[in-house]
Amino acid sequence: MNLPFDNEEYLSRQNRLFEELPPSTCLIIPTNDKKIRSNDVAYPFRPNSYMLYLCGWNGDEGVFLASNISGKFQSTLFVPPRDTKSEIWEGRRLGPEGARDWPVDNTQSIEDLEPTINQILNDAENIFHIQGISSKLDSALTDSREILDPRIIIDRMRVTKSKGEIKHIKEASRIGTEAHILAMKNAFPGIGEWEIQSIVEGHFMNCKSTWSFPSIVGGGDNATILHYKENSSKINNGDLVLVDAGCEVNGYASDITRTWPVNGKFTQPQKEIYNVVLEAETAGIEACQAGAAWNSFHIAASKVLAKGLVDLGVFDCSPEEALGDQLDPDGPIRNFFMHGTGHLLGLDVHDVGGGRKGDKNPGPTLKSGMVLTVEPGLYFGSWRNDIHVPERYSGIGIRIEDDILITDNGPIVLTDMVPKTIEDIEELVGIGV
Ligand SMILES: [Mn+2]
Repeated sequence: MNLPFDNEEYLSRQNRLFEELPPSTCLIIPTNDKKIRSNDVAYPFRPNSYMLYLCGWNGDEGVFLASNISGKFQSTLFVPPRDTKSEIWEGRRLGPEGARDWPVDNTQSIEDLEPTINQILNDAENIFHIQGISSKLDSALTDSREILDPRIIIDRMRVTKSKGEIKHIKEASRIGTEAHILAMKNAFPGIGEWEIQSIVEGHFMNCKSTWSFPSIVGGGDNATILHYKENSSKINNGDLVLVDAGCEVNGYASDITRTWPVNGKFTQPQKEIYNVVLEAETAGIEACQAGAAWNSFHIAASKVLAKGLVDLGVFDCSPEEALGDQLDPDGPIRNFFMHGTGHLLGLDVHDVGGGRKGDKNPGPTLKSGMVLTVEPGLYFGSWRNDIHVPERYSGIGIRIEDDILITDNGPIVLTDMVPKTIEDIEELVGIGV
């Protein structure tokens, strides 16, 4: 088993975390629970991102435990023990002996976990544990002390990516790029959303990868549903399709969106909205400069969208009025652009580290080594009865999304090989049919 990083990288991540934890601490990081899909059939397992980050354990059971009650931090990885009967059905296990190469001080059977934790908790003053990942562990930790959350520290560490992490994200971007190009090439009027999904995800699988989130393939009005998931309609001649799909390499995600006409030719109204979104995306990417405030790319993109819609006559007001709050756009523009302009990207497709609505942490100042998405969109759902949708653009939903690496020399677009100008798209769509 080859881990995606050498042991030094894992150990340096652990040490950075340990340095910020107080004396007399017990730190517990579980991996995700297996989830039942049907009777005794489980959903495909995805290891927990914190586990992957700290020690790379990708088995479907495992707990990383570290404690400094003796002064220096000692780490132990608890894994399922060898068991021929289980292995015959579920696959071979490393067991604690086979897991010794992992970047930890000790390995032990997961059957020893509870007594070990109870013993350490007798001596340790502080418990750091991520709750909500493993319900089994949550209910086993019945200690009356307050359980502290190590994510405050780890999330901050995960915001900027190492060279090795960037390599994996680049590989995910490369595979994602190929998948989107394949879909464009092989589309035709009347194609099913699911057929495009199968082209995209088939390529992921072909590259020994998997989706990083369920693929969104929305034709026509379906493109105006931000997290559309049915992928079950045929896409009519003359309609656009929005494909928002990305894959995972060693746990690291890509996340790409393109919107294009299934017949290879944009209509005039589609072109008008498309070019506004493209211009907004370009402005958003340009704003991804090291040292800039987190919301600067959102503001840059929103400004272009507001001005574009005023110019097209969608709003009968000034661009400033369409935008509303200049720092947190809340004007009428939000009728047609309801989401943020992007998010951090990493082990989680919507990566930790702040910046999303509802996050405890504000978005971080942009810094070299961060990877984020820029993805403005405009959505004119013909089904909307809460707002006036201009007839000319009714049924159009467009989003364009790229993955951006911030460097001290400006933004690098990791997914810029996926065509996005009208000219390039029209040249490519349907070419393979
Ligand atoms: Mn995204």
